[in-house]
Amino acid sequence: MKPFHNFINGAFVATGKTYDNRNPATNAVIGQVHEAGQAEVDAAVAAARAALKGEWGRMSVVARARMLHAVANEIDRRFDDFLAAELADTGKPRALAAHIDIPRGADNFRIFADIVKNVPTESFRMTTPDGGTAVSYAVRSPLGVVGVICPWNLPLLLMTWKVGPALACGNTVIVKPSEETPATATLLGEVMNAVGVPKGVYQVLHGFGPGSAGEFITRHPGVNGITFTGETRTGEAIMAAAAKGVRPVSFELGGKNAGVVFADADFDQAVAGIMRSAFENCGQVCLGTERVYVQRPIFDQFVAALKAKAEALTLGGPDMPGVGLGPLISKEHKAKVLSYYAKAKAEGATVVTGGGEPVMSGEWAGGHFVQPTLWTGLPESSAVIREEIFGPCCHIAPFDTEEQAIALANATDYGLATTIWTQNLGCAHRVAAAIEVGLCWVNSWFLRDLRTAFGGAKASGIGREGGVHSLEFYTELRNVMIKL
Ligand code: NAD
Ligand code: 6OD
Repeated sequence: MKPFHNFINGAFVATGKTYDNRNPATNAVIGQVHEAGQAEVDAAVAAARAALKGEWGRMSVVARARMLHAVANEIDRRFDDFLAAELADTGKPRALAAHIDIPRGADNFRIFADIVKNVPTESFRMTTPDGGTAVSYAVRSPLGVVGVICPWNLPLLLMTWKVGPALACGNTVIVKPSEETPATATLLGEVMNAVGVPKGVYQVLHGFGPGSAGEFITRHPGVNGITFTGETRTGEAIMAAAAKGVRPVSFELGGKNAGVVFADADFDQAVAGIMRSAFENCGQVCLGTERVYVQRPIFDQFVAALKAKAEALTLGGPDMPGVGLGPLISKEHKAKVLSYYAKAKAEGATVVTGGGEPVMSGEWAGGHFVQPTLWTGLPESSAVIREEIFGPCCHIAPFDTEEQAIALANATDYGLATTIWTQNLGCAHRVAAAIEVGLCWVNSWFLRDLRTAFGGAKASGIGREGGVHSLEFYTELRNVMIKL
C-alpha cells in the first residue's frame, strides 16, 4: 500500500496516524495518508521561516526563476508519474488530466518565473516644499510564509497555480492538499529535491480542515498569509482564523454559474460549449455551469440537443474507451449530489434526463458514479438553482429579453463565472458588462491565458490571481522616498 508522507524541511515524514486514500472510480484503497498534527505544522513553519533567511532568501530573482523552470521541466520529465498519481486520486478521464491538469502543473511555474523577472516597478521624481528634489521608487518583498490550502477537483493545477507565483515572488509555502487527493503534492516534493530547491521552501502537510492540519496552518502566527481554493463556507472559517494577526487572504471560492444562450448563437457551438461547461470533470469545476438560460425561440430545440448529448456520454474510469464522464470524488460527495437529485424531483422539476445512479459493472461497480442530469421547470427559488451542487447536472430555463437574462444570471449570492453565447457583438459586450462575475467567457468557456486576472465577485472570492495580479497578494509593496 502506497504511503503518502508529509514533506517537511526537504524530508518525507511519517506520523503514524494514517487514513485511507481511495480511488473514486473503484473505491479501492490505494494508499495510506500520514496526517500531520500541530507538531508537524510547527516544524514546517520553523523550516519555512528559516528558508526565508537562508539561500532561498538571498537568491537573485533570475536564479530563482531558473530554478522554477527546472521544476517545470522535471514535472514534464515525470509526466507519466504525475498523470498516474492524478488519475488514481481523482478517477477523471485520462485525456482530461493529460491535456489540462498535468501540463498546467508545469506551466504554472514557467509563467510566473517569467513574469517576476520582467515586472516593472514605479518611480517618481518630485519637487520638495523647500524647492529641492526627491525621488521615490517601489520595491516588492515576499509576503513571507504562505499557507496554501487546496481542493480536490484539479489537484495539481490548482495547487501549482498558487505555489508557482508564491515561489516566484520569493516566499516559502506550506501546502495542505485536499484529504481526498494527496498524491501529486507529495510527488512535487521529490521534484523540488531533484532540482535543488532549498529545504523548507516547499512543504506539504496532509490532513483535514477543522482540528487538523488545515486549521493548524491557518491559525499559526508564523504563517504570514493564506491562499485558499474551496467552498465559500470553508473560506469564512479560514478568514476568521486569519483575522488573528490581521493576516491577508486570497480566496477562490464556490459558484453557481449561469450560462446564457441567445437565439442568434451558433447553435451547435453553443450546445457543445454548454455541454462542456456542465459536464467536464463530472461537473466538478468551480467555473462549471449549473444554471442555463436559453432564449425562448430556441429553448425546446436546445434542451433536446443537450439531452441527446448528455445521454451519449460514456461513464467510466480513466481508461474506459470513449469515456466522457468520470466519477465524483467520494462517497460523501456522491451522497450530496444525489440529495440534490432528490430535491429537484421533490420540488417538481421535469427530469429531462438522468436523475439517479447508473448501473456500473466490472471494476467500476464500486465507483462514485451518478447519471448526467438535466432539469427544467423549477422555480428560481429552488435550492437546486440557489446552491452549488458541484456535480454533472444543470437546470435549463427560458428567457425572453436581454434584460431578463441579466437579471436571472445575477440573482445569486455567487459571482464567479459566466458563459455567454451570441453572434451579436453589442449584446455580448452589454451582457458582459452587466453580469456580476469575475470571469466572463463569450462563445467559449474555460479558455485560459495565464497572464489574465482570475477570481470571483460576491461570495465567490476575494482578490485576483494570475499574471501580475498575483503579485498583489504574494508580495509586500514598499515605497522608498529619497530626498536628494
Ligand atoms: P473544501 O472547502 O471542502 O476544502 C478545501 C480545502 O480546505 C481542503 O484541503 C480542506 O481540508 C480544507 N479545509 C476545510 N476546512 C478547513 C478549515 N476550517 N481550515 C482550514 N482548512 C480547511 O472544498 P472542496 O470540497 O475540496 O472543493 C470544492 C469546492 O471548491 C467547491 O465549492 C468549488 O466551487 C470550490 N472551488 C473553487 C475554485 C475557484 O477558483 N473559485 C476552484 C476549485 C474549487
Ligand atoms: O485555470 C485556472 O487557473 C483555475 N484557477 C481554474 C479553476 C478551476 C476551478 O475548478
